[in-house]
Amino acid sequence: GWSCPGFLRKNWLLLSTVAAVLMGIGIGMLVREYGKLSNLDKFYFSFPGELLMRMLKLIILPLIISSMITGVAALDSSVSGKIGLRAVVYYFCTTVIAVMLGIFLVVTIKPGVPQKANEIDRVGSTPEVSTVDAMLDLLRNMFPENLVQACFQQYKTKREKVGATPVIDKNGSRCTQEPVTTATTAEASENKTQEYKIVGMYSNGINVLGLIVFCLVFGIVIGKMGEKGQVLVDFFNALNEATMRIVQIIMWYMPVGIVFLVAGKIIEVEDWEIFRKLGLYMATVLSGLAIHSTIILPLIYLIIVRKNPFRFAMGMAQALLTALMISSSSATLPVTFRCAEEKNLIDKRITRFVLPVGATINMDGTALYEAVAAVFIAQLNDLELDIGQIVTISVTATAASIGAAGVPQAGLVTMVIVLSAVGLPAEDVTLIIAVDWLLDRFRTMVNVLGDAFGTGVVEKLSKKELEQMDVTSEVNIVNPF
Ligand code: DAS
Repeated sequence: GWSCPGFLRKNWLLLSTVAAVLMGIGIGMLVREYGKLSNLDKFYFSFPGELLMRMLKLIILPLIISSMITGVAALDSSVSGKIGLRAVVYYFCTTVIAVMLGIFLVVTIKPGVPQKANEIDRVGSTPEVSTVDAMLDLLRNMFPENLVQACFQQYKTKREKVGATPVIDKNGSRCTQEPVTTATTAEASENKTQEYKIVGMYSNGINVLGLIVFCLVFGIVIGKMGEKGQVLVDFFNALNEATMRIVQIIMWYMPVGIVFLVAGKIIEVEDWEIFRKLGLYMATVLSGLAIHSTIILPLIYLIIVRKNPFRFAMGMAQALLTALMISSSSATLPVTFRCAEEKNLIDKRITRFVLPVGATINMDGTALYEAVAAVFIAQLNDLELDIGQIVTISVTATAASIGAAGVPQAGLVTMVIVLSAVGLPAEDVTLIIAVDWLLDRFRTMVNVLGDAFGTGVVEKLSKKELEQMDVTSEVNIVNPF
């Protein structure tokens, strides 16, 4: 039966996170009113939050590597192929549905029609990349040329106007980028156009996609090696358990970090006025996200799994809240694992394998947002979109969401793909930057929810294979909690 202390004990983490959010909002508003903090003070103020982010990011690398390898190695390769295919098909279909929903809403609500692009202030600067560059980068990142480098750097193409001095973007100081000029590409592009040169470069951030591809292959290979591969399988199992225990420790610190993350953000925001100007646009994105996460995804889950989708979503509450607070699906991954395995009791052979992939390529929220934002910008520019352009936006928004990394505001950067595909000025993303931090939180939450429902659906569809597998591979995966 239901007992109060039992409920508290089971949900202490969730409850303390909720309390931390509320406390953060309260402290933030108080300090904002009476604090008179200088910019430097504000920076120091959110320091405990910065520490939380650092811890979560720190654990991503061992988490992804060990969970992917053990997950894949525990399945035999014919089974892992089937499960992988199911995951990818599910993720792809839900992304496409999200895009179509977004397009439908933005075309009906028309948030950009009463306004003109020049009525909204532009903030920040735009990265110069083209659709082709972005697509090629996606493939390049799948095959990193150096595995060690992939653990801390991601490939990113940058175009620079010839003769112009390079600009440091707003995150410049935090992600010091080392430009590596690839002479051949630069020369080739200079022949075509005199205006730009392509600067191949690596930006800070884990190349998760590259690592996943490698771990997938590595896991399959050691799983097939039998006796000889066993030592490696054991090694990664042990690493996985150790990582999960560290995750457990980070969880204790999480409420503290969240108080300061939330308070710091509330103190920091300067321009609330912009929220009024972009209100209808934000309402369009948010209602799309709401419909997708409370109607569409639950319905799909209900039809396939035939269990209560809202109970499942409640089980993910801790992860969803974390995503909302830190706007990064990758950094939320440790919590997503915990909720899926502990609360929703999804088979670990599924989560270990499907969740890292989901956090990297499945972004329903981002896809929906990219579609809405692109059409919104078209409306601001007085551009009547024909059906061909709508299709182009749908296709590129899907691709852009797959290409976006699970880090804060990645979707804003890959927006360039969508805009340039329909001939809209790439610098127009600066029109929506000011409110992006808020939308980012909500779309990340939907991204994480989509990944989670995916594990439930794939588990259900794979019941037969999982039951047929020998039990020895199952006991290999230890329960860390
Ligand atoms: N914040 C993202 C995520 O981690 C992606 C985005 O910017 O849309 O899911």
